[in-house]
Amino acid sequence: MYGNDFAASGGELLDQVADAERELRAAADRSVRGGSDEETYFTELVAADQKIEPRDWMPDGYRKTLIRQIAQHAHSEIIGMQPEANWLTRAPTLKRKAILLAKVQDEAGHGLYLYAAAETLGVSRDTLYDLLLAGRQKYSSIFNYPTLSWADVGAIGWLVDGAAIVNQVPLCRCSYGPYARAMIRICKEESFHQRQGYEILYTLAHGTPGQKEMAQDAVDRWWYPSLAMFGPPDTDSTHSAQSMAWKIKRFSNDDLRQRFVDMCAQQATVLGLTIPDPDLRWNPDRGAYDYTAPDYAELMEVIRGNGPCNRARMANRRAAHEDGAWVREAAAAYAAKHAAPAAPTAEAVHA
Ligand code: BYC
Repeated sequence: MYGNDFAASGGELLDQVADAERELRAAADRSVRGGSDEETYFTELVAADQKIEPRDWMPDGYRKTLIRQIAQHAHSEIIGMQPEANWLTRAPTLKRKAILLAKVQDEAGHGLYLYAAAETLGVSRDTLYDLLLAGRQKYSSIFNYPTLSWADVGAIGWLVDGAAIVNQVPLCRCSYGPYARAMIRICKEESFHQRQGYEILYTLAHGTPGQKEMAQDAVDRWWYPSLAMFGPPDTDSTHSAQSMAWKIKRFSNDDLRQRFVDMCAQQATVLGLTIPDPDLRWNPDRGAYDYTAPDYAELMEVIRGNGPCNRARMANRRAAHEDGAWVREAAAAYAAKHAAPAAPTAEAVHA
């Protein structure tokens, strides 16, 4: 769900959003423009491929860009639990169910690493949740497509996690230390996720004709949305140039998309499945595969909140958030109890 595709429910949510936006502005203000020494030091650190750490001076724009991207990434991880969780109760065997359960739990963990990385920039997790729930921050377009068969779990692992790895391995070298370090752990787990998807598809593709058909149908539906995950083409990407100059992003959207196509073209032949692009072919002059670009108008529609599952995903997220209120309250009460000075013991009182 993006943009304003639902009405905020009552004044309370609007108040929370106003608070959240104030906190974001305050976080940006905290990076008061440094003297030239600080700015030079920042530029030199980035140029030398060193890491910027939370207490270092950083430009406002750098902080804001990181908060935007890391928050969006964290939201994608937790919303991304939904399409696959949909198949937990229908996994074909106990073993498949256990593996999928572990994978979906990993996504929750990735969200937590990323929210923690965003918090180092001076914005709280509560604020970020509020902004997501109010539709003021985005999550990845890919999670607004439905999972119609068990093979979709395989296609998500192979294609969506595959795209995530191609996009995220370079982020391990991001100039901001806490984000780069979170990405190292995440990429290790994504690699297992991709293999489990590939193995599901391989098994189906080498099973009965009906199973192979199901696997091909899933790949047909997930291919172009996976290509679109890399974002708009470079010519339309508003943030790439600055993010690459700051070494937050290390490659452009189109460069990563090409890398993904080249990787999948070869893996598809081993799977025995066809990538649904009649124009996919090796171009010896470019040393890369030519391919048909995804429908970027569709990507923009999904980003605006009009994909097949945007509303359902956000309704589930809001319900989960409300259902979990008692856990957050209990955790806060527990933390407050332990932060309070210990009550005097009976011996201390009578001494
Ligand atoms: N969906 O200037 P651009 C996962 C927005 S998690 C929605 O190129 P940027 C996984 C973009 O935000 C997958 N919005 O932006 C999890 C910007 O709008 P704003 C998520 C998109 O930031 C669980 C506008 O379009 N991965 O894989 O330089 C289970 C212009 O774009 C999308 C990450 O978040 C999109 N696909 O580049 C399994 C990785 N694309 O913010 C798997 C980290 C673009 O100005 N993020 N937009 O309103 C990134 O690498 C970059 O943020 C992106 C976009 C490449 C996604």
